[in-house]
Amino acid sequence: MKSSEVLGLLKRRFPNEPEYHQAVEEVVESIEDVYNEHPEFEKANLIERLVIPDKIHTFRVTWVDDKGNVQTNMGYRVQHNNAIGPYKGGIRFHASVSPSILKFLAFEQTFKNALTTLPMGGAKGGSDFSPRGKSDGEVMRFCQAFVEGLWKVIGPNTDVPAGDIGVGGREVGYMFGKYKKLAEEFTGTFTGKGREFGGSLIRPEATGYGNVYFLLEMLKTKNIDIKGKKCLVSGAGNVAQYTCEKLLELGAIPVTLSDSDGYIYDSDGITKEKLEFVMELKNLYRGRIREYAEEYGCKYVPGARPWCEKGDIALPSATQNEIDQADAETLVRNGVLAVSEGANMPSTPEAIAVFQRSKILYAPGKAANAGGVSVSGLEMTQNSERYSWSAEEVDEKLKWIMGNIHENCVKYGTESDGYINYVKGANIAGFMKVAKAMMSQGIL
Ligand code: NDP
Ligand code: 2IT
Repeated sequence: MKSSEVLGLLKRRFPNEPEYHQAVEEVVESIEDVYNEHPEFEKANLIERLVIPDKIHTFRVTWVDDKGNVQTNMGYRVQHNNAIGPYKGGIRFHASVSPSILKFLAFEQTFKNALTTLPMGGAKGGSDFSPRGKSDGEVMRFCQAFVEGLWKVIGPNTDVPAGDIGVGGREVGYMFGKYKKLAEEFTGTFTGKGREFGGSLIRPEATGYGNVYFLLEMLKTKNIDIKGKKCLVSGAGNVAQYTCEKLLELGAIPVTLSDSDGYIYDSDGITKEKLEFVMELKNLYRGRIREYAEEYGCKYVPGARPWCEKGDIALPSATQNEIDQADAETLVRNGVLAVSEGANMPSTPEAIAVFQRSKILYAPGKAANAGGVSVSGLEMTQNSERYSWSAEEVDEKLKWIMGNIHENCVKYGTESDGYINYVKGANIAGFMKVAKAMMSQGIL
């Protein structure tokens, strides 16, 4: 296998899908040597079967807005790979959602899920519906219409969706309710559900907490104490909020947050009380991060990202390609010690090259943000058992899983000079597990 040939073929087959190509290129480049040590993989054309999704479901979603206008959106579910377990992955509602975005996310999810140690395949779905400015009734009607298009291809043993950008507890609740009615069953077909109907404790916190647990493991390899470290966090949603919560608990100082309109810089640090304000602002009133600066009198920069600010640690937690080469160079110049990705693919390939050349600690999303889907996997287990574990039990398991992912990155990613290449480590560890499962199951 030659990575350039695999990419060439993919680009011819799926033109104009840059995010999908970007995600595949990173993985294929880092597994090339290991793949070529196994001639049986090449004989089974494993690589093409691994980079192309198993199935892509596409449907129109029709709903009625508050003014009585009939609206349409596109709905998708990309079922990428189910070699090690049922398809599993989030649903994204955002104006930018396209087949390319969902293919990249489903591809990444396959390797991420393999790293979690739990039996889950990879998938992603969503719609170009934007929840921004929509009423609660509009969101509910949209979610119900979306599930009408989706419900036949999901199920507790086939494909289990969850949240992602624009999809949190409220949306999962509406989707689960509609699914339950159409399928005439009460099963754990969605994760991230409300506590009262089968949701796991710690699922809302899991991605942010898990990312900080992974960061702690990375810092340990260099004997760096997280206490007192200034942290640049982007986003202001689920992942960003619980990243801040855990950072604060450990004595670190988050100083930035952002949304698609701009970022805030709070030189005094975002305290527990200020974080509570953000949670209410974003989860209840669905306001803008600008309002934080208005409330606390700190700096707000419209139309920009927080990477030009000085910080010891960066935790990008908003969206893909939010750190470009220039941002990465600025971060390194300002002395950043570690970058741990809460978002999926937030750094461009050029930015990753800058981090790795500088030999700073750099963890890709598929390792560092795997805590969210891990606790989703634990929610599936609890639903199957019709039982629920305490927050402490789930949190312990989450810590163990993040530690295990870190160990695997070290095992497969340590280079001859001792530098841990977490990208290589995560990609090889995830790939080997999925590859072995596919080989055992024959040509499909
Ligand atoms: P939320 O919808 O809760 O929050 C997303 C945040 O990012 C918002 O502040 C949003 O701002 C901002 N954002 C979204 N799109 C853009 C954009 N194009 N440009 C700038 N800012 C943007 O989503 P999550 O916190 O759940 O997800 C954040 C990231 O983490 C995503 O990459 C997601 O894939 C990843 N992730 C999420 C997991 C989960 O369990 N939820 C698990 C693993 C990864 P605005 O309000 O203005 O849109
Ligand atoms: O990107 C991700 O891992 C998620 N959005 C969570 C997926 C899940 O099934 O919990």
